[in-house]
Amino acid sequence: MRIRFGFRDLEFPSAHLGELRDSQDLLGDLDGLWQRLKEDGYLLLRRLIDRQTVMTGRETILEAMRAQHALVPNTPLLDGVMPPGGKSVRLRENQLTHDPTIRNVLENHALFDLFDSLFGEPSLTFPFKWMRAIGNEQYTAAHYDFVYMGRGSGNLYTVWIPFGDIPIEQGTLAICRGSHNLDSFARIRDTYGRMDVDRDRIEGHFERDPMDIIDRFGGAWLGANYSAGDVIIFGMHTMHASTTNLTNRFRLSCDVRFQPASEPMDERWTKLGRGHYASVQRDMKSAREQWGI
Ligand SMILES: O=C(O)CCC(=O)C(=O)O
Repeated sequence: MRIRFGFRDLEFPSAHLGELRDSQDLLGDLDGLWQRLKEDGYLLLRRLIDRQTVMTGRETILEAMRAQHALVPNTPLLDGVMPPGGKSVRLRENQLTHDPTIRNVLENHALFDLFDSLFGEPSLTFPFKWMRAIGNEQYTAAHYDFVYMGRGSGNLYTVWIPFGDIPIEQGTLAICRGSHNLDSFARIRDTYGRMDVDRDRIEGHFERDPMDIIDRFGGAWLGANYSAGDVIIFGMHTMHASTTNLTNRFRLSCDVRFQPASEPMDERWTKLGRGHYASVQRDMKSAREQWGI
């Protein structure tokens, strides 16, 4: 299948963009899960959350989008059809993510059960959640999450949750395997990977052309078609991006964070946190030139 990643057209699966490995068979095997996370930098867990719960949440999001006149009238609500050339819609995140039908997904017991057992202690999730409705031709550039939320626990994990069945051509989460542990990425981890977008007033995205990263530093990009109920978990120094949405349907997803409850939290994302607060004064291109990457 032809898909787009950044602005390059590629075949999926192929040598350029391989397939993410499912670790669902390791559920219940804590050592196995940690080993896999250490090795791959991510855990794709298919069918972790009840499918119907996710589809109910999808309906709530799309009803809110219909009320914002973001959808094409007289099209099936659950298809989430956008007007021609539709761009990403700003969702009223804090209202939506507190809706019980959405909270049932984002704070699902399966996620707490998983993280409580992985950490061997109670976990917490950030009250702030990043809900996305991604439009046509849009995608997320490659980055580490550390630069946005690295002030608290060193055991912080992102969970990316698709709201529905999302094929790769609709824009799904892709992982750069090796970016968290290969020596060839060490300089990136030690420079860009230590930034804080607010403290350093620097752009957060590392690269708009994800394929350029593996051409220059090695590793491998991996992607997938996702179904409602699947999740992917990764750490703060796993480079990731999304494929480009080539369809006329919004890509709906949310990314949430989990950490041990006993560890400090990045104060920007607590209940009363102010989120990001600084304006960008340093562009990534010149910073990378300075770092020699
Ligand atoms: O959903 C996306 O496009 C990007 C998600 C992301 O960057 C994340 O989950 O950290």
